[in-house]
Amino acid sequence: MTSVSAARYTRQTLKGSLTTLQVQHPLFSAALALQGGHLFRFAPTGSDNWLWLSPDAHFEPGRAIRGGIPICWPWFGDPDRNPEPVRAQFQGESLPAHGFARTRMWALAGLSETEQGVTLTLVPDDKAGPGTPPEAQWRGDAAVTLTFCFRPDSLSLELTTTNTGTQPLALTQALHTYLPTADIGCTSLRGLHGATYLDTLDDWQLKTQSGEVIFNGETDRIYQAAPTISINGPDQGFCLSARGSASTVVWNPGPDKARRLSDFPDHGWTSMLCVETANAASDFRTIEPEQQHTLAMTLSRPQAR
Ligand code: TA6
Repeated sequence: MTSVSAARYTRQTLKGSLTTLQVQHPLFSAALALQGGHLFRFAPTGSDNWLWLSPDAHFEPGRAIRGGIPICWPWFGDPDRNPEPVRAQFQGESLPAHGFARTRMWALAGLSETEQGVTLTLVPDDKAGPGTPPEAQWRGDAAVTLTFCFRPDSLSLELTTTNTGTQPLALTQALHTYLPTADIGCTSLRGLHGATYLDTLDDWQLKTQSGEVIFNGETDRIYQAAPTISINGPDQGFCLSARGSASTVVWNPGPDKARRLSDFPDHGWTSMLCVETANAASDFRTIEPEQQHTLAMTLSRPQAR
């Protein structure tokens, strides 16, 4: 494991009951919890947090942080809604949504700091004791690393899975990015025109996107494409690009689900959206023994025209 004791910009602190790494670089700041390898802040100097973090988020052991970029691995969403090869990787009932990576402990395995940026690599912390119960119900043998690359004008995240077993490993996964907006009703996504998507709110029917994605209430779609997407809010814009992905999840809970969600204020749905770089549904990945797959995203500001 790597220590931050000699680091210039990176410190280890407590937030709530969780150990976090706080990066204070002259050109940006960032923060992540070692539980879940969960990034919850990235802000170029002079900017607000590029990530939405619920004001009701809790930083407690075993409780996923609401906001930032939850790591959904080694399955995405409802376990029972996954393709059969992915379901065959786990046994038992009452498994949580989005796998167990986001509630297990990770440890710092690499740190690089320069005047241009900071790169951190995390791996599961085996010294943190046995994984969470769902982990015991998963049959996969895998090594997994999370690499964060912070630059003054961008944030990149790579999730790399290596199959260390002797059998093919099937998984779904997502980098579940929460973004802020001043008004979801005046926010649109450009780049998905013509893409097919599963509408999980309409019996998972396959539909085709026409024009920009806009939000009229609860939205929960798995697009079968991963183009570079521009997110256009009334107050700010982002550009999200993907690597190792052919699916993108777009989600806003709307008013009714917002009231049912944990750690989520009733009106929080008006000021956030999720655009998630994924390998979800038919985009599940099968990794052969000794092979690896990387799912990656980069968040930046739109290029000036
Ligand atoms: O990514 C969209 C989604 O699967 C939604 O259906 C909703 O459940 C969201 O994830 C949040 O899930 P969570 O388990 O973090 O509350």
